[in-house]
Amino acid sequence: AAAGDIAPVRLNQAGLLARAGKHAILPHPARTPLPWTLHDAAGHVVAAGHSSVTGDDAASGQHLHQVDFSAVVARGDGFVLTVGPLRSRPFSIGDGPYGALKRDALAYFHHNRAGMPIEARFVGAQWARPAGHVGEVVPCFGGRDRNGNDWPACAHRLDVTGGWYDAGDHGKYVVNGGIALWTLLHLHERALARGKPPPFPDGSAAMPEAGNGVPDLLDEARWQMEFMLSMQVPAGTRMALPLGPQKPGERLRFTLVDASGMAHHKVADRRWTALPMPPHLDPEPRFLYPPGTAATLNLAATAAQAARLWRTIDPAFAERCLRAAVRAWEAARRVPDAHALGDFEGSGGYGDDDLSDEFFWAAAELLATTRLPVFAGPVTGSPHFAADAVAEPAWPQVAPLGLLSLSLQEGALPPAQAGQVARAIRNGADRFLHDGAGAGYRQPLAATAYGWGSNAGLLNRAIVLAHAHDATGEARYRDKVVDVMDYLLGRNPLDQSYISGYGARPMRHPHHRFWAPSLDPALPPPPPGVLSGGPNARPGKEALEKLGGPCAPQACWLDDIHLYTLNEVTINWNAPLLWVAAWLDETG
Ligand code: 9MR
Repeated sequence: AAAGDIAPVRLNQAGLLARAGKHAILPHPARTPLPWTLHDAAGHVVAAGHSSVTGDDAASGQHLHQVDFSAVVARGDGFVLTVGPLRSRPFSIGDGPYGALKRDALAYFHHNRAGMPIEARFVGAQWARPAGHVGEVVPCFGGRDRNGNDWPACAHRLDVTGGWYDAGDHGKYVVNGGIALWTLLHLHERALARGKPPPFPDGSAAMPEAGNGVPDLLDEARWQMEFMLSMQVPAGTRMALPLGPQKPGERLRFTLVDASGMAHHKVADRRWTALPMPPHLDPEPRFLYPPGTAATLNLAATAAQAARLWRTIDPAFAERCLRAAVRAWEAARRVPDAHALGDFEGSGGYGDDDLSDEFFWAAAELLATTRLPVFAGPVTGSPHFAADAVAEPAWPQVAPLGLLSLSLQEGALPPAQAGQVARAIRNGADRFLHDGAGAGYRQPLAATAYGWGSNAGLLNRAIVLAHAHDATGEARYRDKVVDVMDYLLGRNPLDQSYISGYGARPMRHPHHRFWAPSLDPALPPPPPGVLSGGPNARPGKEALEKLGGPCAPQACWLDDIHLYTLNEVTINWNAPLLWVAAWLDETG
């Protein structure tokens, strides 16, 4: 088959890991096992056997067989698997693509920096572009929103230059910025805690900061941390905000509060811009949107986390972070119910009705950093601490981040409570294994759970599974992490690699305003190492029409630049890609 054609035998297209489970999956109507043979490049038979019949699979809508050749230890290129009448593409078994993928996945963040030029010497000529949103000194939004509410303007403007663009759009959001930043910092912190070399030592990445004596991963993270710090409301600021749950579409009731130390939810365009739109050409006015409690706690959590990681590297910066974190925490306690509202055009909502997990996460990071008893109560007294299993990390579900951070902090909790955290992580991983038990494509996710960004949901589950492997050394946890990467790199119903630049059929047309050659041939394709949000069983009208009607959950996807519910890219999805690729690179 030509590279562009769908191959009948589904495999990781970018290379299988020698030291992990190895599975091929194929849709085939046979009700009985099919004979299979694995040949090496020289045509010698390496292994043979019979497939197992998985049968009808809800997530893919296919009748499936699996071939398990985990026992094969041979390495090399050009292996070919034949199963009954079907033949795979040639594939490799070895160290996998993870060394390169972790570097490319990190480069995603540099490519999407706001406020500085993206230079050819770091990214290559085709991806260079002028700085977008330079000198961004922005006022608060004041005026009428699309629901007819009149928002009072505030007296301050903030210099919020820098940070990363959210996604295919040019908003800069504190809420998903928080989990993305945490994930980068957590990757570094896990390596430190386990006595491993930093995943990105100084000079290992292509960026202006390489050579400054600081690990490059921390340099990239600091670009966003500085932006998050800049979103904090100045001391002595009183603002009228809508408090408590308010019904969408109804007239808002505003209350005057002391907003000092809160964080603005986002800085974003007034209206959605057209595609394509290189960032430096964005014509829209931009505003700070109202401070919210969730954004404030995202700032508290990440600034507390940063404070402990920079303590010896840059004590003054660490001190600045810690002060901002404590101020944000106090502000959130003072204004615990300023919910973000999706009333504005031109940017994502990132609204969240339950802030108990944000309070827990921020308290956990503050406790980990300061070890002060004042933060112990909000941690151990929270229902999130008592949960018997961690949930899937996600931007509106951040309690797992607090638990994962605490699990790396010896002495932050008394032994019995530390044991409880470790158990919750293990139990979470076991639940994910359970979700994957009957899954045709071996994914640790229920067939009903493929929503917006499902690929990143899988990766965030893989982070928990990786922690369970770190703690126990049990192969089944690591094999499930590998199953997730195998799926993302092509072992799926669509024979699709969801990562640009990797595999025979990589994603090419993400919803992105600069990586848009299909709309303007002068613009570049996505660089390698960019993750598509992936299959979404509830993709909305436009996508459903293009898909030709209802689809099985794992088949609801198209490589179409216009379909943001299926094929957008974002910092909080590439972050777990980076984390998992780096973990697999380290654990070989
Ligand atoms: O990732 C977000 C997803 O969890 C939500 O369901 C969805 C709808 O609110 O929004 C996603 O985030 C998008 C944001 O709102 C705007 N910029 C692009 C983001 C990724 O698609």
